[in-house]
This record gives sequence, structure tokens and C-alpha cells, in this order.
Amino acid sequence: MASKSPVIPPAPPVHQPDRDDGGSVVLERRTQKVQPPQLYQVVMLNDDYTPMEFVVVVIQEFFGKDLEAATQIMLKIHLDGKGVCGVYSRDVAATRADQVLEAAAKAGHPLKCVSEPVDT
Ligand code: TYC
Repeated sequence: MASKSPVIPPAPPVHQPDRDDGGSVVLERRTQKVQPPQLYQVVMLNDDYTPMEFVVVVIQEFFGKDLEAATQIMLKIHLDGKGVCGVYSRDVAATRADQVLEAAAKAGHPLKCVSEPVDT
């Protein structure tokens, strides 16, 4: 007499709510929002002692401006008390500001500048 093999019922599906396997319910989808990196501006400050010519040369040298643009920026700083020399990533802005401070100190001028996040 042939023996009947036992009928084994299929295993129930494993419940994995976070997997979209075609059959299960997707509980949540999240849209990733990647923000662009924060930009930083190098702001130069006015003082009563640093020669205008020195400021113009520094702006040309460290911020890649031509003579006319550098002169305009220097005059704006002179009249308003401060002005933006350039906008960069955080590290580049910090390096530019350091370079200006080092060149000014070396030349014996009190010229100051800071890098700060650009308002969005
Ligand atoms: N005020 C300075 C002067 O009259 C010139 C100056 C301009 C200094 C800009 C600093 O960031 C500065 N000699």
C-alpha cells in the first residue's frame, strides 16, 4: 500500500511592514530633502588707519576683483563701515578672512574682517 505524503501547508508570509515587497502595505514614505550647503560671506570692516590703497590691493589679491570693483568695495566699506568682499563655502571664507588678517598684521595695519553665514 502506497503511503500518502503528509500535506504541509505553506508558511504564512513574514510580516515586514517597512518593506515594499509588492504584497505588503507601505506604512510611510519619506521624501528626503537635502539642503544646499550654507554659504559664508567675508565682511571687511572699516578703520581709520589702514590706507585705502592697501585695502584695494588686498581685495584684488584675495577676492579676485579687478581694480575698479575692488575700489568700489573699499569705498563702500569706508562709507558704510563694512562691506562684503566675497561669498564662499565655509572653509574657503574662513581661509580668505585669515589671509587678509595675516597680510594686514604683517604690514602693520589694523584692518579686520570676519566670515559669517549668508542670510537665506
Ligand atoms: N577708512 C580708511 C582710510 O580712510 C580706509 C579703509 C577702507 C580702511 C576700508 C579699512 O576696510 C577698510 N584710510
